Amino acid sequence: MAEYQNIFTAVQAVGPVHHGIEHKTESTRDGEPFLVHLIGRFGNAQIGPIYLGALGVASIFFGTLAFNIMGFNMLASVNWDPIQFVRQLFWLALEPPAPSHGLGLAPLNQGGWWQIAGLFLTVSILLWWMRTYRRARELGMGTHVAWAFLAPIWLFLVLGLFRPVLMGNWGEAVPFGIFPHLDWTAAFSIRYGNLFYNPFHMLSIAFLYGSALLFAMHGATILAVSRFGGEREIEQITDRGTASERAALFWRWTMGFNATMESIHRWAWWFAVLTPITGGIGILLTGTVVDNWYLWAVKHGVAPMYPAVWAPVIDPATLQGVKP
Ligand code: 07D
Repeated sequence: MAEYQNIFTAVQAVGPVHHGIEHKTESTRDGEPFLVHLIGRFGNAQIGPIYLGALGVASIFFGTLAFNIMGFNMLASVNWDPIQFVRQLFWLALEPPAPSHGLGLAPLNQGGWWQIAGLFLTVSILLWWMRTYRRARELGMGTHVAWAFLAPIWLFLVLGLFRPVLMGNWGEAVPFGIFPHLDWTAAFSIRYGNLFYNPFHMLSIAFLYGSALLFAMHGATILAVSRFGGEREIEQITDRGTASERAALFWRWTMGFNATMESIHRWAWWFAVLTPITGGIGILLTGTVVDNWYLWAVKHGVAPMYPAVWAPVIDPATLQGVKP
């Protein structure tokens, strides 16, 4: 007989579909719920109902506008040729205005569309944030998700708003586009002397990898004790002799310390949140306070100065043509 393997075998809860509990003050959920077996292999088999509400509709409206402005500008950049649009999609971009436009409004085809798309995308994201806050409150939940979501929004605003404003021009911001935004990160890193030497980039990576580690440890632990009902972790927090206690014992025996069923979620929340928070601090300091992270690292004893036999490192800011 095949052994029960819960990595591959998902439990399908099939029963009468339900609308969920009533909202505290309003209930405008849309759609008749239905079951999809395949979806049930990845998550809950029931689809819907969904709550849209005014904030949701407004957020999707502005998000769609931003998305279409980006798309049509890219289409225009290949002469409205749909074949080339698909073929070159990953390379196409909607670029921010040139630095010469400063912080003013640029003509539409010289970065103006980027400014409008950026504004609409920001409005859309902030409305979605309000929605996560309001829905949680309506369900009588804590607002942990909303505050966690604010962390990546902080990094998003640093990259596209706060730092460009501090630097004095929109040209500092990130372009919209798949490969163009990747090229931007590489150019940004090199321009400021290799981002690996930025201690906040280091911290952000540590929290990113730490988040992955914690998520893996937690997911694996719960699966490993699901034969004892481990997925009912919250009910088991305080009880003795539960799946939860066995899971905790595993870690205490293997590494001498264990998180609790409650504290592991706090660890995970903080690591995830600190990834973009420290990242945003690192980007905000780049070009505003520190102009070359490698030279900064040498000065503070983080990195060694390379021997003079190789070409000396020249701070790009000191080169001809760069404003002092
Ligand atoms: C990006 C912000 C949230 C975004 C939001 C927007 C929608 C809607 C669509 C409608 C994720 C959501 C919007 C859903 C969209 C439409 C159209 C959060 C974001 C709210 N790095 N690096 C980081 C590593 C290098 C560089 C962080 C690793 C090179 C720059 C992270 C490596 C260079 C920046 C990280 C590596 C370089 C970063 C991001 C290895 C050149 C940043 C954390 C192993 C390639 C960012 C301080 C995050 C940052 C950042 C990891 C290498 C450049 C930890 C593992 C040396 C310029 N890098 N990096 O949560 O914070 O992002 O830096 O090589 O700005 Mg890096």
